[in-house]
Amino acid sequence: MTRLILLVLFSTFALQGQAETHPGEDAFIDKAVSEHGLDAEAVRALLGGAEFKQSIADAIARPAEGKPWYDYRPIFITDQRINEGVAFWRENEALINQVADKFGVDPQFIVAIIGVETFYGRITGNYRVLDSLATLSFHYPSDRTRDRSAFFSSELMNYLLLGPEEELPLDEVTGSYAGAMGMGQFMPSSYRAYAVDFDGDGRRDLWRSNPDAIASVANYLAEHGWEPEGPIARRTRAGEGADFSLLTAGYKPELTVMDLHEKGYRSAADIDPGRKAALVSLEQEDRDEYWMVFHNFYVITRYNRSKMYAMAVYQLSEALREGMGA
Ligand SMILES: [Ca+2]
Repeated sequence: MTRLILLVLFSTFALQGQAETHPGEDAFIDKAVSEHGLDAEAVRALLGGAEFKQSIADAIARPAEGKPWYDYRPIFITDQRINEGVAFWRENEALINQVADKFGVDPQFIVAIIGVETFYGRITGNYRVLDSLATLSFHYPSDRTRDRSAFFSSELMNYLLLGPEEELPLDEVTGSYAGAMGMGQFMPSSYRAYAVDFDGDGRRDLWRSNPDAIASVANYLAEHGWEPEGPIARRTRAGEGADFSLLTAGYKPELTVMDLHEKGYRSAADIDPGRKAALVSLEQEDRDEYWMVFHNFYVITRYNRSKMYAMAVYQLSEALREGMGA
């Protein structure tokens, strides 16, 4: 009898000790142990301190990319963002030029991405990354058409691996509601793969080190195939009988400018007709704009897979270049 009570007490106790804080946590911990050799109790303790945040679940349901272009563009192309960008570029000009040379990425795009992402490092996000990634891994809103919890679960795993690599306090680091970190808003997997220690102190610090943060953005673009001084996009016009099915073909340049011309789109005088291009439309209030976009536009969409994001970066970069008198 005593033995039975003890057994019951013991198993209740054991269950309590192992209880999941988040649905699916046990399977995640099994994977962390079997695939990455992480310590089960340490992972459970960390996840036990991760809080579900309704504000994060709400934010993922209404990204800026859900807006039409005519509402999206004014968020990013503003006098303030241009003026602060020119000031940031001037303050860091020698460093930016050094990075641009080393990685073969035109400086205006490095500055523009940091401008679109975080207002030049001024707004890097106040969510605890642990809460963001746990919320989106274990509590992804079920009413969304696309369940991206597997993506965020993979990012959470990368976050656990990033901690010891960069000596980051995983229960304190802050970022965006989606778990993106630092001046260039790197997700954990990108941080691990593409961040660069450019000031040579042995750590990759994307918050406090301008050399590390700026070089990391350039390295990301370079590793995704940036073509130095390559064109980004040119406005085009759809002529009589233009083939609109080309607009759904994605942003990877597959046809030549000449092909597109033959399918009804005006080509730009300064672009080689043999250059590969894709066609995108952007929604204005009264009409659609058509653009021929090139390889570097596609590279920018590797940073954020939105044609509006890439176009905002391009247009901001042009305004910054003009602001620098370049
Ligand atoms: Ca460093």
